[in-house]
Amino acid sequence: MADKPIIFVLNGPNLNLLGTREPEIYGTDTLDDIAGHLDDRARAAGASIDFRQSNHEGHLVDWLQEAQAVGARAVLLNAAGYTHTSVAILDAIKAINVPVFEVHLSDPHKREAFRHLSYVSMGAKAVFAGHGAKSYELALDAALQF
Ligand code: CA2
Repeated sequence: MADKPIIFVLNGPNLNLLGTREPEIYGTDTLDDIAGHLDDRARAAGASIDFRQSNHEGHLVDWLQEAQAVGARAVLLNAAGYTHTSVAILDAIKAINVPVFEVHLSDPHKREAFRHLSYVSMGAKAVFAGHGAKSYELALDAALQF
């Protein structure tokens, strides 16, 4: 029997505080709530998720490389603020063969101009943004069908 697919779900800086402020932009779900919903959805599809958050850019780079090393099926990546600044994260996405799906709770294109540039988009297979916590579920469905 084939191994169960593993999907890495990587979250960047400040997302550990989700649910504590700006609910009009980010919704009221906490990151734990999102992890729980995704876990249920992945299990129902015969997959599993490895859900992580860090405030440190290098951790996200290490985890992208780890996704490749362990043979993850896909990565869902909400790089948060690093989306708009990090060449290192783009290089890591390009350095691995694992497909990366970019996720955002809000729609950065409907916000300040500095959020309109995404380095992650330059390497990602697709972008799911503007649907709150549901953006992660849409990205998971796409990743499982990829
Ligand atoms: O909409 C998204 O998911 C973002 O990736 C969130 C980032 C922002 O810099 C991106 O432009 C778009 C910000 C994450 C901050 O997360 C918090 C949310 C609520 C409360 C505290 C932190």
